[in-house]
Amino acid sequence: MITKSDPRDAEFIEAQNAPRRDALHADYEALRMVLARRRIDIEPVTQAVGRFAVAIPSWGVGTGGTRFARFPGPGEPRSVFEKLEDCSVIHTLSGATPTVSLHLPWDRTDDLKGLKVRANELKLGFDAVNSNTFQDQLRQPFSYKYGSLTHTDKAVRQQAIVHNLECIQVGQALGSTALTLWIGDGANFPGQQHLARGFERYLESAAVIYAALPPDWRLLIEHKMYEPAFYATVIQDWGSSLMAAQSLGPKAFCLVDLGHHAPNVNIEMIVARLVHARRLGGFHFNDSMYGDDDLDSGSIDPFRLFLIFNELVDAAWRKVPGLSPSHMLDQSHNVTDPIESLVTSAVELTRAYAQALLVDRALLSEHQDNNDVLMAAQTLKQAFTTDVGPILARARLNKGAAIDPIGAYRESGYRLRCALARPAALTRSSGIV
Ligand code: LRH
Ligand code: MN
Repeated sequence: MITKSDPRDAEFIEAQNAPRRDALHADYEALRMVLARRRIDIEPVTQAVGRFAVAIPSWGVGTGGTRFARFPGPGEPRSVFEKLEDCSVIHTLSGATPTVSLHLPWDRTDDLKGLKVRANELKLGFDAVNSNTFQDQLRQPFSYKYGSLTHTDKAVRQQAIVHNLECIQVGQALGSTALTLWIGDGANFPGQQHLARGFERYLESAAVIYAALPPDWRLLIEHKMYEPAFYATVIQDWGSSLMAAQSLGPKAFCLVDLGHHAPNVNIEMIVARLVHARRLGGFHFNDSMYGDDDLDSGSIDPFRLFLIFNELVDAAWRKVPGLSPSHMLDQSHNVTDPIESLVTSAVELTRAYAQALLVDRALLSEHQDNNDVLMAAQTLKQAFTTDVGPILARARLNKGAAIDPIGAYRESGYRLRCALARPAALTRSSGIV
């Protein structure tokens, strides 16, 4: 029976949690015993999980698509304000998504003040802003067909630089402190672009953007192996990204989008290297089988996600200084309700983090130092195979979020009300948004 209650209403959440409390308590106490036998106190883990936060991509709350088609669902958000409402539903239910990462100009508004006020009312903040010089906007003087920050024409590079400076201003007005810089610049054919000069033009343009960063801001450089360029991409891999960050200055960092690597690339190794270089700035979490599929985090390879969080928890355990990567989701929800996918993905990130907190690192180091290969692998796997569900649900309950967030969302009837309040746009389109 669908109720007419706002899933952000504390009483609604309490009514949803009440019948589930006893079972959760029993499961939690059982897990407490299991972990106690491993000399692990469950409470600090639950508190740490409760502090975990990941940003929602504003472009993820609408239905995504591919180059072939996009099949909009009911009640699509039609403005950044409606996207913010949906983000607040995700945060209330998951308890783990207090910030939103905007994309400009997709989220352009003439009422920045109003947006900030509404975000405050919804207890939402703003993580990194994303610039967009991979599409041409209406009445844009110069096309990005042959590139943006690395275009051979200085006027096009200047246009792209100016757009990024605008993104910084918008971010400042909203309280963001980072700019995510992903460009699709590259070539489809050998010989089309001079590989060295392309990179040099990137560094020249990015240096102007870097110089405009406010003192407390970071520049997050996002590498990607291919697409939209299908032969060479200027910032193609973590090596190019790291070289650019080290060349630009101490406020430049590398952002790892999990889908931006060839299949089977060891992403946790890349994370370990960027941690070593003190240049790990953030993540775009998602999952993939083949290319930049932007599937729900943990939906294809949850062990990979665990291994990435294992590197982050290990670095914290080794007290690596200044490590505070921005956790952001970057997904395209083509066949699911975006709110359900984002809630579930936030839960899957907290799961990977909780499992990584259960690794007995002293014992693992001992097995590693003694080259006891099997016991080292088993010590890691034991954490991954632990059902941390009760810890995740207890952490949500402790924050006033939902024990069963998807159950509560469906019970609320929020999507149905959005469908009634947001008449569908009668357009047929393709592409990510
Ligand atoms: C590029 C990317 C980038 C965003 C875009 C929506 O593939 O990951 O982070 O700008 O997706
Ligand atoms: Mn991304």
